[in-house]
Amino acid sequence: MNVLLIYPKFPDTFWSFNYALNFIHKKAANPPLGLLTVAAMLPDEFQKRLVDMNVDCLTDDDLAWADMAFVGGMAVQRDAAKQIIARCKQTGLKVIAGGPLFTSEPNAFEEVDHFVLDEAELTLPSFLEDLKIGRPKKVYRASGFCDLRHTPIPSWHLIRMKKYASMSLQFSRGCPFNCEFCNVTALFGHRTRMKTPVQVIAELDCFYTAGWRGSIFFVDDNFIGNKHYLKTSLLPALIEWRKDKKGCVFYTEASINLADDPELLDLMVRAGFDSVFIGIESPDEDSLTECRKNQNKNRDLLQNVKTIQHSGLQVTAGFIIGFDSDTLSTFRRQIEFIQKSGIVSAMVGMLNAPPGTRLFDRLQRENRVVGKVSGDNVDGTTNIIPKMGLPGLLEGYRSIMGHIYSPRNYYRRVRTFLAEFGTPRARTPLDFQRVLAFLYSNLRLGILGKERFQYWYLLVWTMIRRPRLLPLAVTLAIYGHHFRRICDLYIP
Ligand code: B12
Ligand code: SF4
Repeated sequence: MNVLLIYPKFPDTFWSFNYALNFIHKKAANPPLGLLTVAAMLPDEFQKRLVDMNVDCLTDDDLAWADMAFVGGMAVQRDAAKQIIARCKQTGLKVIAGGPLFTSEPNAFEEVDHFVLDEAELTLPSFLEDLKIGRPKKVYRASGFCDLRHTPIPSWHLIRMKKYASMSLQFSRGCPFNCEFCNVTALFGHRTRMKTPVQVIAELDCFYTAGWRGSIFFVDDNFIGNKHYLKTSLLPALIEWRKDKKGCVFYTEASINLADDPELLDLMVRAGFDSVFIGIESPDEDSLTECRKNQNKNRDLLQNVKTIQHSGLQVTAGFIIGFDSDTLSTFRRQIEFIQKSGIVSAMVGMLNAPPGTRLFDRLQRENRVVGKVSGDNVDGTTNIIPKMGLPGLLEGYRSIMGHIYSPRNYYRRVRTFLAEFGTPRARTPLDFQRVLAFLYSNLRLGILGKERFQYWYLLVWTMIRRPRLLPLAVTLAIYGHHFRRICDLYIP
């Protein structure tokens, strides 16, 4: 049996980082971890080939070779997935689909032969058994959640790591919180399910022995869902692992209560984390109450961000506008917060209601859901009727994005951040590619770019004030270029 695993192309989005990837000659930011994990669950006697359309082309030869196609992806890849499925069907290939996109909206894909939905650890075995006896069903679903202690090491040999800017590793799934707009708990549950340190170290060893020294993304919904286990088991194991290693800087996603725990912050930095994505959403208490983001309430969010930055973790963050409690002054407060916090990569999105969330159910009852989510939370679209009216929201959204990503304000934020940032422990070694990226950014941003004055000012400022952070300053300047290009595309 020849199985072709296909990962659809991402459109150009804030998260695709494609305009930044050009500088380091990489094709994609992250590998398709879901498909690589599924590949590892397929029987050894199956032949496997993986085509990630973000880095490679899907050829007629690939399709002719295959007996069946496994397609995965998330909502933002919807259109690309539809095209792939149509192409597979034209060549008579059976299509098996799974992953978040198909789990959330199976009815949108009539041409798919078999849906293997939810967590493949639970649904794939039944599909394979039925396939063996020649009677596979149309849909496989799971009622509970799997035990990650049995999840295999992804089949990394199926991709060429050097085409990616970062590798991915998943330690846990699920989140103890319950934000109204988020479908993480519907997809992965409330209880944090974890791999053991032995599993995580085995995955890290896989990267290291393959020669990987770049960054590694712990793709957890909320890395600090079980703090006790982190402090007593995983982080000590990571600190030990790192002792004789170079590079492999980690980054992840966590909730703001990370700021309350100096011991956890210290352990994470010592384990080699240098960055964390946090859902801040809004500086307004009423909006936080409305969306049940209770963990962000009754605290000084600005000070919390600074605490995390001081410890040696860069904070990137998500912000949302369009809550029922938001008023016109919310836009100004969001801008002020983002600028003061020194959160350089601030992903601001309009409130959307993905299916499976409590927000979707509430707004549907109020007849305020109109259409599907685009799947890209930063494209200036929404599938809800906002209380303040769509034109007002859109205008406010444009004003925020125009402000925070203008070269002047963006570079000012970079300096605010670098001035606060504690020095991280782990570093990515400087290689030829990064030197080339530096030279190219001097040309692209420092000579040809509109931001040329800001760029050179930042470099000189950093060399005087924080010389060790110069590579980071250049990286952030390159990210700024990407963010501005995306703003020009979506938010003219
Ligand atoms: C890493 C990640 C990213 C990375 C993407 C990296 C990449 N190239 O894949 C980045 C940071 C870029 C990203 C961005 C976004 N993401 Co994201 N992201 C994740 C995250 C945290 C981990 C994904 C992962 O690698 N998981 C590990 C693997 C092992 O799990 P998995 O992919 O789910 O695969 C399992 C099953 O789904 C299944 N499976 C997967 N594929 C297939 C295929 C077949 C054929 C079969 C049978 C089974 C199967 O088997 C696997 C083992 O159980 C998930 C949440 C999560 N816990 O998964 C969200 C998630 C995928 N993201 C989501 C969203 C909404 C976004 C954003 C819009 C931003 C946001 N609000 O979070 C953007 C959109 C992207 C864009 N370009 O605009 C949603 C998707 C919802 C949906 N219905 O599609 C998720 C589920 C989080 C959520 N809010 O619920 N994301
Ligand atoms: S803390 Fe983050 S992952 Fe958890 S429910 Fe809220 S938005 Fe979702």
